[in-house]
Amino acid sequence: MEYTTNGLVKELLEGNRRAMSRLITLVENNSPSAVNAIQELYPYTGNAITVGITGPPGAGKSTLVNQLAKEFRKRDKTVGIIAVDPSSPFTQGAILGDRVRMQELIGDPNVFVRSMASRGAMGGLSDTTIDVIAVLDAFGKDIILVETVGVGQDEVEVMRAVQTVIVVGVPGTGDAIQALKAGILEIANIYVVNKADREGADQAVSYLKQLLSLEPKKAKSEWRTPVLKTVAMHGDGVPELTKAIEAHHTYLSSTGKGHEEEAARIRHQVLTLAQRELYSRLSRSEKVKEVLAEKVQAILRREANPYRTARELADLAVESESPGYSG
Ligand SMILES: Nc1nc2c(ncn2[C@@H]2O[C@H](COP(=O)(O)OP(=O)(O)O)[C@@H](O)[C@H]2O)c(=O)[nH]1
Ligand SMILES: [Mg+2]
Repeated sequence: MEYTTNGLVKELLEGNRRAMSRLITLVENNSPSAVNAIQELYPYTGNAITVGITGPPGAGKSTLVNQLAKEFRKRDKTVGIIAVDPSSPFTQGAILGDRVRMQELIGDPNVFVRSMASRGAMGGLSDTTIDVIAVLDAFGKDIILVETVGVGQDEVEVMRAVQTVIVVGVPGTGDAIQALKAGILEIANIYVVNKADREGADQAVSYLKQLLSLEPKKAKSEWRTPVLKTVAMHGDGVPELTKAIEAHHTYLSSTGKGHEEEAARIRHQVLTLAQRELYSRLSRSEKVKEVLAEKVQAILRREANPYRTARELADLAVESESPGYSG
């Protein structure tokens, strides 16, 4: 079947915001036409600077995103904001609150804000995020800010889709330890202690610096995660944070590290898509249905096992040599 996007991609490339918005909705709904659209606009992607902001609820991420957007607008950059909520629908309220706070920026046609909740759809949230980033990127957004609500595994996955990861914590709540445990500290390119108007901000900063210095020794040329203080509410420290984002971008492009990391992201994306494609082909194949019907009975009788059977099915799909397989 052919799925057409009725010229949406063309309109988007001409700068039509409504077309962009509708394309994002198609992506969110896992519409088959979205896949076509992404392929059509893919040649126009790869220009945006993508920044992720993660950290516990209430740390001030949305406030910070809002301020960052303003700061980038001062520099004449256009901005796209994606607020990702993996734990929805329980936190719909939080997203609504964000929307109200970000409303301030919505009057500016060069800032586009979109909240995105998980729908338990096949692709998963990080895949949807990748596609929404592609849409904003092709539209021509200079900076794309991706905010997640929490610090779980889903958030870490979403953060893998961006170039620069900012982890936000607040003084005196053990955020740093939580981030360390969740494996999120190691993906931070910039760490922010927000609510620096509160007591204990300096201690939090030096504690974090200590934690970060425990990382394996880095070569001089490698990026060292800076720890910055902000009062997002008042915009304090936001110009410095913006500079740190720009410095990380410069580091990525001047060292070739950016290309290397993008290649790794693409590799992972292609393998994920291929895995899904294989699953879909296998489950549709008449031959597989036949073989599987018999095999399942054999497995029930414990005359076969799921592992060996899965490998045999994979061989049916891919008739190439399987190096490293011992049989
Ligand atoms: N005292 C203080 N409060 C802040 C600061 N930044 C944000 N807040 C407040 O913290 C609350 C949570 O902020 P929000 O941006 O929604 O946090 P998020 O859940 O991480 O997105 C809001 O009431 C903000 O006004 C700050 O620097 N200092
Ligand atoms: Mg928020």
